[in-house]
Amino acid sequence: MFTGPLDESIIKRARDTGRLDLAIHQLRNYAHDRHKTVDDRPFGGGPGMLLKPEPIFEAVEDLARENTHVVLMSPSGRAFSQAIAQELATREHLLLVSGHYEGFDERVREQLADDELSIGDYVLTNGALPVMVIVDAVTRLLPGVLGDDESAHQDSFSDGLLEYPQYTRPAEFRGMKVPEILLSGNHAQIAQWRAEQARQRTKERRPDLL
Ligand code: JCQ
Repeated sequence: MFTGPLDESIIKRARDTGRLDLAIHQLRNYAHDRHKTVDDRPFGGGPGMLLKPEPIFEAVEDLARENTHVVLMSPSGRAFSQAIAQELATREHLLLVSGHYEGFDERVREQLADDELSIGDYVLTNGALPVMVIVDAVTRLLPGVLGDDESAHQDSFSDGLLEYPQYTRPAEFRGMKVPEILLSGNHAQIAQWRAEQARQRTKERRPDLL
């Protein structure tokens, strides 16, 4: 699952230029038996399987360095955000543990994890996509990863609102016209229009951000 998305585009460039050092590890390589078992049934009963503690502990102990920040991915984590991405981008070494099945043995949370993150209120089959979301959001914040054109965009988000509507050429497409104000050359009025549009859109779609 990981090799396609993480070998494309900006992440590929970050890896190729040495700004991101990324490795994928298989939990099954740390299993103890010949069937490479990493899951087991929950004590006390209940549906589904849990990830066993031994392979995760041994994997983290094998892969951790002096300054490793261990993050579990699961729907029970705290909500991932741009602020958390910025904090993770300052860490020297991240170890992102992809959850699976019904979850982790609680001792993994208590003893091994520095944090547990969710990328949103929905359930996925495993934590591979959440890990890639974190890798993507963090990588673009690393020094030198984005070019000037790519990073200029980030500044327009820094007010915490949704984006204002944007248009490029042609000025009329299939009868749909670009708002007159944007063609006027009046930069003060354009800035005012955009601020109002962003506020309106945020109020409509994401009132929680206001
Ligand atoms: C992460 N939003 C959804 C699925 C169990 C406890 O470990 C599990 C992890 C997953 C994968 O992560 C998600 C998720 N953020 O489903 C089941």
